[in-house]
Amino acid sequence: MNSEQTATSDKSAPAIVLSIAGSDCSGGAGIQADLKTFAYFQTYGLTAVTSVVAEAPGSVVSVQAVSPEILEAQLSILNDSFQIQAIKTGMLANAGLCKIVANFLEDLASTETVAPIIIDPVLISSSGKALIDPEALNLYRQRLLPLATLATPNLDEAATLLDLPPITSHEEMDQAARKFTGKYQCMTLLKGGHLEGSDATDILWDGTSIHDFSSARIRNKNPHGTGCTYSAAIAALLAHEYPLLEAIAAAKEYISTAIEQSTILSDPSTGIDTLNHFPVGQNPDATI
Ligand code: PXL
Repeated sequence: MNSEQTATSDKSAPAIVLSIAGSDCSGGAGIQADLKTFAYFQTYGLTAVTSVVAEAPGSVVSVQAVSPEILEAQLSILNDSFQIQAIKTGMLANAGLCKIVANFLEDLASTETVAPIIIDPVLISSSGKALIDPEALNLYRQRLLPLATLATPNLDEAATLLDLPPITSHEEMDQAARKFTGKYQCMTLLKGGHLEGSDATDILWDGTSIHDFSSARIRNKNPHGTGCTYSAAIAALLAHEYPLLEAIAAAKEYISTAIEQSTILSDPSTGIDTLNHFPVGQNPDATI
């Protein structure tokens, strides 16, 4: 949308954030998680749906990607109609859809649009199911990640995208975050949630300095959708023009509280919690 248009010139209008991601019918991950998080942070959420996933926490039963044409049409009408202030990508499903997203982001980069782009390189579900096809990995490497303001890989995704063996320590995380930025020319928030230890620490390498974001590890909680929710919170806070370090710190606090307040709402035998996207005790008015 052209900046002369007035839709968001009203100061009381909420910031607008776009999620390009898959639908998780169980509501913990994907566009559903993103929209809840955008609402929590008082932003107006838009979605361009890439795929529909039939799943419940702990089991993905079926995935159907949308056609490239309908993804392109969603992106085009949203961009023509709204002044988007931040974008996040999640599950992109296959190489054809990655190409549409790369074309869209490249077009934006060639205009005066300066919306930050957060790429969460979703490769497999928390239950271990591949959420993209192998050809799509090359598109992440060659076209998508170099367009990101910030990439938010977890340890497995970073190791895959860097062709490294498993990352198993804080020192290896530090090196991997630097390598990721060197290779893909984007800032890197490497999420260390799967590492052993009493803290869950994520490492940001912004190209010049390294920053740690730690929270106490929440034991016996294993919710689905934490990665989607975390990157959506960062996108929402960047849309509110938070500086990057403050956006990540506030998003980390939010996701930690959402994990702490998660409960098992679906099949108890899975032992997998559902996130509380609207945690109490964290007043959004106080964070925005
Ligand atoms: O958590 C990764 C993820 C992202 N997006 C969608 C998903 C999942 C996990 O299952 O379904 C749509």
